[in-house]
Amino acid sequence: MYTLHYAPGAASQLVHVALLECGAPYRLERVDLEGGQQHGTAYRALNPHGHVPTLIVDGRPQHECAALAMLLAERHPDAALAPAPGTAERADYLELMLYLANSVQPAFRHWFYPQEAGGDPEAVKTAAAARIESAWQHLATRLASAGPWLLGRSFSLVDPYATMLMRWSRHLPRPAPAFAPLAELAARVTARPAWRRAAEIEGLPAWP
Ligand SMILES: N[C@@H](CCC(=O)N[C@@H](CS)C(=O)NCC(=O)O)C(=O)O
Repeated sequence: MYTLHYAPGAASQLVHVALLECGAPYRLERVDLEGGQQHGTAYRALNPHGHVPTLIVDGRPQHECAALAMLLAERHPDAALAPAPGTAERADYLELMLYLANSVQPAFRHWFYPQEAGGDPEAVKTAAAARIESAWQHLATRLASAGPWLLGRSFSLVDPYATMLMRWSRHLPRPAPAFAPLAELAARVTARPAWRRAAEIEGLPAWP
């Protein structure tokens, strides 16, 4: 039994969706981000960064949404959320998971928490939005040449990860669904039972 410390629609959503895709047993603990619960002593003992998600795996708190989703894929191979090691698809999977984790998600962190970057918050947000938009262009080009999923013919974790981030762009100057291939991907991912169930449990409004 896993325990996911989450907040609705936050980076924990990817882990929530991955748990449901795997059919793994889990329980949820909601973290009140608006109330600052993530900075309290009890939660910091689980996650010293003061972020969601935290996933309790075999009694140990583990962090980082991309790593947690990849860990679940590894522990539940029957769910086929990641291509087999040694394949060309595996190379693309690793590239895209790390691209989303290292390049796209940190730009969102700057968009949502511009004060962390230092300097003028509006300038930080403008630069973050430009980086995010160029990521959408990159992913849309990939999808247009080899869809329907980001790895081509097979669904993988990359798809809900990109979709979670795309959802975060809904208040940006140019949201991801403005790019037709991304709108199609979002429609495909959000139609999956795991996404729908996670969104329902977390109480998220319909999107896109
Ligand atoms: N690198 C972390 C970042 C997680 C993160 O930024 N979580 C946000 C919510 S999306 C959070 O906990 N924000 C609360 C805060 O920073 O106070 C991960 O990927 O898990």
